[in-house]
Amino acid sequence: MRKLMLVFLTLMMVQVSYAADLVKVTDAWVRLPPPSAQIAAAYLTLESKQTLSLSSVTSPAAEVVEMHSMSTKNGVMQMRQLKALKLVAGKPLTLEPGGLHLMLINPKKPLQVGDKVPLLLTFKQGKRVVGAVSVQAIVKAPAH
Ligand SMILES: [Cu+2]
Repeated sequence: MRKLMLVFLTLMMVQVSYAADLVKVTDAWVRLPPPSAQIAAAYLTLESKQTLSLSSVTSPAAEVVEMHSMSTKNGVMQMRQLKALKLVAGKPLTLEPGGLHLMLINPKKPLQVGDKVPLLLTFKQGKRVVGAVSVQAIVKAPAH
């Protein structure tokens, strides 16, 4: 059993480093939410050497992490949950305020400026998981 666990862990590690070679994640940050808010938005830039998709995001700091798009329709701001974000080889994809973002739902403790929020990004090529990349998103106050 212990041996199996070790094999499993080793496999996981191989996967993580493989994806890190494939996908570069930069400028990861979380917008400081208003006090007592149950959600917080996170932003980052992804660049992949191959065409693949970001299929899920998890964080030990929040109950759920969703991928959202944001748009304005008839003057009303709308957010929509996305199942995946497509990455085109060599084309950076930027998640930024007013557009695509990650939504941290029910943070486990109140976020403060300077906190580091770990995010684990899982990538797929077609239906196959190619690996995961972990990043630390820094909590920053929104610029006014
Ligand atoms: Cu959202």
